[in-house]
Amino acid sequence: MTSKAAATQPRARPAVEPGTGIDRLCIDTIRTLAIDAVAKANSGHAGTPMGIAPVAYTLWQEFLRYDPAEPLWPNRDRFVLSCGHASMLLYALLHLSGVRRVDDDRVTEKLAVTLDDIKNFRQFGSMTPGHPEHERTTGVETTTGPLGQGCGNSVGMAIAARWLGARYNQPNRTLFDFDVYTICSDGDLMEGVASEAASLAGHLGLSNLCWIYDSNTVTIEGHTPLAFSENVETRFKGYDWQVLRVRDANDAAALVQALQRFRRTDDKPTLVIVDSIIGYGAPNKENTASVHSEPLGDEEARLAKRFYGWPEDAQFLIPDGVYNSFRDGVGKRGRALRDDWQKTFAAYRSEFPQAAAEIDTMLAGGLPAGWDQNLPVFPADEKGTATRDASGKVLNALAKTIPWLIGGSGDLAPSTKTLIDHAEAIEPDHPGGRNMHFGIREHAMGAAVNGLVLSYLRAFGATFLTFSDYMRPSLRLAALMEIPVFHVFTHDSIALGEDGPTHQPIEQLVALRAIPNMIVLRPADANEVSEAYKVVLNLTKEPACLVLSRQKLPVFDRTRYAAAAGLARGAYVMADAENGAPQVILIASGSEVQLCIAAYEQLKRDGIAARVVSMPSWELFEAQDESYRHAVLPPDIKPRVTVELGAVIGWDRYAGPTGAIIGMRSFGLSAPIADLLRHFGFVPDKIVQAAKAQIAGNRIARNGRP
Ligand SMILES: Cc1ncc(C[n+]2csc(CCOP(=O)(O)OP(=O)(O)O)c2C)c(N)n1
Repeated sequence: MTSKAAATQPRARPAVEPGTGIDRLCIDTIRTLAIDAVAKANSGHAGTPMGIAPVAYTLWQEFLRYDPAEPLWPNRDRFVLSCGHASMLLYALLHLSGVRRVDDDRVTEKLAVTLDDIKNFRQFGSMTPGHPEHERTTGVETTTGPLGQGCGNSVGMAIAARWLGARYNQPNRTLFDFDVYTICSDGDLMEGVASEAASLAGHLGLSNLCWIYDSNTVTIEGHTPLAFSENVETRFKGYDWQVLRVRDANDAAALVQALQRFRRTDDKPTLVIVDSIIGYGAPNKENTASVHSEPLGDEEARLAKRFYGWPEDAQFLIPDGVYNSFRDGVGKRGRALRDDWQKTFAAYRSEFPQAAAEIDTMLAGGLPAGWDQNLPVFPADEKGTATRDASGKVLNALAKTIPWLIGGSGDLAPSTKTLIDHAEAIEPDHPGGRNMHFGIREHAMGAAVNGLVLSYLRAFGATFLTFSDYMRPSLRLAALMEIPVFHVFTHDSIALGEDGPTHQPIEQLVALRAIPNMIVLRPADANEVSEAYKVVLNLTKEPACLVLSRQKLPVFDRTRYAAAAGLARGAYVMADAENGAPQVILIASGSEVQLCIAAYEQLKRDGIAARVVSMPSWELFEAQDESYRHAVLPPDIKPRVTVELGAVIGWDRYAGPTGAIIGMRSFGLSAPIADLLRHFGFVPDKIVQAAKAQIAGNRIARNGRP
């Protein structure tokens, strides 16, 4: 068959009867809630919930170890809906199983998703946004919507489960052994991030990870053969996954068998490929692309309901017995399992009080007492230290006091200096190691780190700043989810030298700063690095990026210049006019602060009073009150020069309308660092020149491109 022919080939209706009785009633409740919610919102996706409802239902009712009354239970199985556009599937499950809502980290009596929320699907203020949002709706384990991300997150969650088990479980006292289930779609499996993540999961032999692939062969543009003709089964076998097949989404018995096989398997992750029919039950639209994203329309919705044996005019109907069935299924099982777990934890607490206290701190998102007591203090040193090297030392000091600080890089640890000394790698046989080798899979690294942090660990990733672009979707989601992941991005400017423009970041800094709720820190010297880590580890609702130099930077003499602790306020006056107000303010981040200090000393010799502001973090500075911000950057002092080895966009905020902005307006070049800095004008003389011109009122034209 040509792919074009295949693309229009209707899927044969399977032979398996869709079941009867209460299970069928529950499944059709999920389906009709999705139909009604999408119809009322006049947007959203009912087709996938209609097709895959039996699968999700069986998983929740028969397998998921989850107590709806305690959605924060640490050992709950994780359910990730990677195809977030099918959000109504998740909302229906959360509602019908009675998941309680968590407010301010406390479980309340309210429902996480009420029937009114479902009636207000996608509306302002409801708990049922278009795509599932972790930070908004209890029971949403991770925010999904950008396809493939949930798959990546689930790999991090599965790594975390094994890590937690390795560190804390004791013989006969199992605290952590949760499984991670992900429902993913054709789109998820087309995305590169899922491939990277699957490859990593196969390598690590994550037998606690099960992806259920909703193979309905329909995407937005048509049937998958238009663009997706690979053999998924062969591909995943190549990743060293166990691959099982359920030929009909309505075949609960086959799914049960497959999930039992998953549970019995202890050496590799499992992919269950489920053949399903998108829009199942809608006689004229099932198995078409239109049912992917359009509401069914009144008539087709009625016909679908008729097919299900549903009252055709009923809206948001939840028949008698449905809530009870969920309560007696997932609810009862989850409750019993959690009760057992609590007994186990109580016994554990009396036998291993120290470990139990550590777990308490970790689960609460806290840090061990004294975690920041022994951070290195770096003596003044003209020759200096690269901030990446300082970072390696600080990270190692932190790793000694925070056992659940783990992370790694995309095959660049020797360059990013992120190896935790004297610690094992996380490998199939060592799930409790500290050093993750993500391989050259930055996108999966970003997604997996999100999953690790969603599972209580303080996890980090690392790579060159340029390659942060490969992780951007995951960084963005971390910021949206308000989770405190952090990443170490080194080789932070053209000053990395000979590797040239492919590796020299230009626009990455401003791109990271453009992400709402992301804290970007670019410390100026080794002591600012120590301070930066203090800030980062104290974050609870924001992700952070540490942007660090490859090249050595002087360690400033802090008896001469202000203390590095000023970093916590985002920007601080490092050197100032000795008498009265400064004539010009020099503002810089990272490696350019030293240039401003050199310029400051030169200006002083020339009888000009300057101020140097070290500005490692725009976000932290913007969070200060106005009086502090105005004390650092007095609005009436207009002569200003900003200096940063990155794109200039945004610096006018601090330079003001007339200040000089020294930055990059092109790509870099492959050359030794000194040649590059001279060529692009990152030398003290240029700053002195710009400062004098500013004072004289001769504004240097902001030439060229932005
Ligand atoms: C990264 C990403 N690219 C594009 C989209 C837009 N999008 C949403 S759903 C969809 C089609 C998905 O088809 P499939 O995954 O098979 O879902 P199904 O049709 O089974 O619901 C696309 C392209 C997206 N959500 N994420």
